[in-house]
Amino acid sequence: PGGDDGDTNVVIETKTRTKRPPLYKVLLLNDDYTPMEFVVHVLERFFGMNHAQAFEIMLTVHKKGLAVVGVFSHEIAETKVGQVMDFARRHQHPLQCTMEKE
Ligand code: NFA
Repeated sequence: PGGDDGDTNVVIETKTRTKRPPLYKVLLLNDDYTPMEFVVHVLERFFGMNHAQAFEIMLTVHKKGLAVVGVFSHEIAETKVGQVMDFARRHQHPLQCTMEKE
């Protein structure tokens, strides 16, 4: 009487691993021709820096060859790089801006 009805209750739990999206460093590279004031303007305009911060980062790029000017999601980093490259090209300056995974 009342034998096994074959109904076995099994709960399978799967762990939810929430992964943060990767971040990308946006780098500005030194060159011999782009005017310092132009670089300062780029940093103010596209990276929201005040004049003193922008001047300081520009000097770091000038002296060290490159500097990280911001860390963003892939989409925002791509947009920034595009904006800087486009702005530099339109002003006929060889300024280079790239991104790399953090
Ligand atoms: N090296 C450039 C010059 O002496 C200035 C510069 C700074 C260019 C940072 C690019 C990036 N005019």
